Amino acid sequence: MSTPQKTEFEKTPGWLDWYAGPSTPRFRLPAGAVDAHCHVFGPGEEFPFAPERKYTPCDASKEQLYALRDHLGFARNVIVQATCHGADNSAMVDAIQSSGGKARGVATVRPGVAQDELQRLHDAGVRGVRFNFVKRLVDVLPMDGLQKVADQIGPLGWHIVIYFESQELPELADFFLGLPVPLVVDHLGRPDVTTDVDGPGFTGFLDLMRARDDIWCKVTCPERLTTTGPRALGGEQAAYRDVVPFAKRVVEEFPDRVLWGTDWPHPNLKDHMPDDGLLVDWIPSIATAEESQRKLLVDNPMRLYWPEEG
Ligand code: 0GY
Repeated sequence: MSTPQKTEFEKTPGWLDWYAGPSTPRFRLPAGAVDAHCHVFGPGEEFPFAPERKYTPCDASKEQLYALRDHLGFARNVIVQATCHGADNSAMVDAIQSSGGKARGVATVRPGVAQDELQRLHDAGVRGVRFNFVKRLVDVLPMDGLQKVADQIGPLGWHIVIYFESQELPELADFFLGLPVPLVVDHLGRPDVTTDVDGPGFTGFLDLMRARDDIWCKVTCPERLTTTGPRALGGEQAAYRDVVPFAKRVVEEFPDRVLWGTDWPHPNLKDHMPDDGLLVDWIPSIATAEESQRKLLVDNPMRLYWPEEG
């Protein structure tokens, strides 16, 4: 009898693994808080990474994600399909299906996807698709194909998560504004935080948010956007100060359309791996009042991902 074949993957050189000993946050999350942006990776032996992937990560399983959820004090997760799994949503779907209703998902699908497949994903707990325009992560797909996917998901009540670099926004904005379902922007639209928050770059992004009242924004990933730090490590309580004015501006202008997430297990960080407990401690610096914290962490993600409980 032949032994089952095991798939072993070698991590991308320089890969930083997620931080295994997160601190307990000082900031107490409100009851029912949702980590609205996180991923699972593999495990590669069970859920092989996609042949077309641009990076090979360490494993980051559903059990490890749910242990982090409980440790930090979140009640629920929104698991976003990671590009290292391409359009094979099995690992993400397996994770949300074993969450006991505490997780929902955002999938990656290819143009031409069957409506039955979308319905299958919906029944499993998927509530959106992600369109990724970050060239280091994906081979960007033709717009007419994406438009077709957008038309197909409308009847399911899904939204589109859009991920792009801020310098690409002027070229993409008209396409985004023509999409027929709600949009959720990843990671603040990736602003250059060395520029003025009132400068043309970030104003261009705020104008996108102002153009429709169904465009949402994740005020996430200060560890990715910062250039000055200090890093969320070693108990640092004033981490990522340079990102605060950008995130705070969005929370203040659009309190009912912002979401927050850890981005665990933090793919492709090059400089350092943050302590997720200290990332939670960053939240009150961008949402200073209890009411805005509750909207950011509970009311908004519940409205988008669990509307039937509203
Ligand atoms: C993120 C950011 C990144 C990666 C991915 O799906 C992904 O591979 O999202 C990134 O490298 O900027 O959202 O976690």
